[in-house]
Amino acid sequence: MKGGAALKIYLDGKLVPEKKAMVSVFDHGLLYGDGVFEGIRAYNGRVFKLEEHIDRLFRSAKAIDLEIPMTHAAMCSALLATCRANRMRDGYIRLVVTRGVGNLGLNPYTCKKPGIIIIASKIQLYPKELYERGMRMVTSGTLRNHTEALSPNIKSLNYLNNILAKIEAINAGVYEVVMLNQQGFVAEATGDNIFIVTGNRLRTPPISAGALEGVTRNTVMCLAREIGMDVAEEVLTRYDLYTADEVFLTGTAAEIISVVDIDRRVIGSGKPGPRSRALGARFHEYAGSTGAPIYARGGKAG
Ligand code: PXG
Repeated sequence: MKGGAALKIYLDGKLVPEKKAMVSVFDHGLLYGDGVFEGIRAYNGRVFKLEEHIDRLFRSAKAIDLEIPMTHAAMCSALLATCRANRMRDGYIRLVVTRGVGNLGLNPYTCKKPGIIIIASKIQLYPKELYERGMRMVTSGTLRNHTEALSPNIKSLNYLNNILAKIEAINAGVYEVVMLNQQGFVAEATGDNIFIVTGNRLRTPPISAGALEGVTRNTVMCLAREIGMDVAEEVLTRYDLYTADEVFLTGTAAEIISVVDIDRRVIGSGKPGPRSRALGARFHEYAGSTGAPIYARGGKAG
């Protein structure tokens, strides 16, 4: 959802009004979900963890044998220029690289030029009240993609696995589901990583369990170590979630959100716990004061 003034969209090297920002029906991004993306946030006139997101974009592209026709540095500059063109200080940036226009048929090598799209807008994944109250989750019947089918580390344009799980969430009257891997271990949520707190220990599933290596995940692990928590990546079961003191999700769009009920088991006190709250506060403090400046000398928008 967007609101306010019409956006200027970066499309293949040009900034165009959103009404004119169109892609071809022959783009394999549309025809086959063939492409990669990143979701990035800006806080207080700075793009949070820009380098990390662009690095991950290039890794995703490499994994699908898609050569991005721009350098890492040029991609960062294009993204910052798009933020400036939209006078962004706080918001959400969607960066998409599609396979490009090609012939019908799966063969990606008929696509000669990848499409590059940068949208600088806003996102609200969950209602505001849920950040105060905490959210409920259920376990989804849809398993996370097998790592050797479509690696969860590739942030690809093919999100049907996650969308099928999201459909289950919405039909069950909740906003998120716990997604398990093929072994039945906890992987992640549909667009967020999952953490549990037990005493002073913070645990999250390893990447090998089928989780995306989230930029927010990595940040939260660092912040938790700084406040003296014992942080570990460990294989987790639903039993571990049900019996934890606290559970929370992390993601660029979600930020940090507490989970207070999973499959009708109340987690801890049934309210967002002290560790999750402390980490959330530290995260916002850190995110608001670091990152790549959009405007020279931290100047104002426009
Ligand atoms: N797992 C999955 C499957 C994701 O797609 C995360 C974890 C969290 O990673 P980051 O790096 O964001 O901490 C994601 C990220 C959206 C949206 O439009 C989804 C994500 C990010 C931004 C927007 O729903 N997913």
